[in-house]
Amino acid sequence: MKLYYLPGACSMAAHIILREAGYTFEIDKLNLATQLTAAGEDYRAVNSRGYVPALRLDSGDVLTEDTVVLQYLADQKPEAALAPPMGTMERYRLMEWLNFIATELHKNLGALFNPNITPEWKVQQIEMFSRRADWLDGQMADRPFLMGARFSVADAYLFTVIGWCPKLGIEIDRWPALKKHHALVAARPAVIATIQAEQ
Ligand SMILES: N[C@@H](CCC(=O)N[C@@H](CS)C(=O)NCC(=O)O)C(=O)O
Repeated sequence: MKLYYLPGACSMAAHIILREAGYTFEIDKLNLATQLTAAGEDYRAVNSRGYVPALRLDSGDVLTEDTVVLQYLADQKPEAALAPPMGTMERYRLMEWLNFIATELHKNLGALFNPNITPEWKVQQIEMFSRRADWLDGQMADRPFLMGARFSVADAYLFTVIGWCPKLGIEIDRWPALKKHHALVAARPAVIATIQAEQ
């Protein structure tokens, strides 16, 4: 299995889960500008949309889109208990979280990395993100992880996205439950190893 990644980008969530679940895998860093990977592959032949993550399976199939890659990795290693079984109500709760992170947090923060963003647009993006973070902070006040007592793929994704805040000048102290979650996930051995590998 090979994960195509950019350091600290949303692909880091899949990287964390590869380690949490004990997969044997390689990572290959993308150069966005050239669309070549560190191993010399033409990334356009891997994911013609040109963005990470992409996961090449041992079968040769390539899976893309973070929320799908994360669920695939969890489902292939059910013993790691990183997602509830397919078809259960709990699984739909997990999918709610994944979709919320992707569309309400990731995309609102992601826009702030655009070097052409106007000051007005930037303010609007930060306001929208902050409204969602306010709500999420309230939801997280009574639980260590998104799904309750147990770490899941959604926590790896939330950790990754919230990790962009300091780089974007967004102070996370105002969201104590999110800050606590971030510290809790940061201390996991798989997360420490992921960050070291991506640096
Ligand atoms: N819809 C994709 C979006 C992935 C995405 O936003 N990737 C970013 C990094 S976090 C990226 O590679 N951006 C580079 C680009 O779009 O050119 C997913 O959910 O996986």
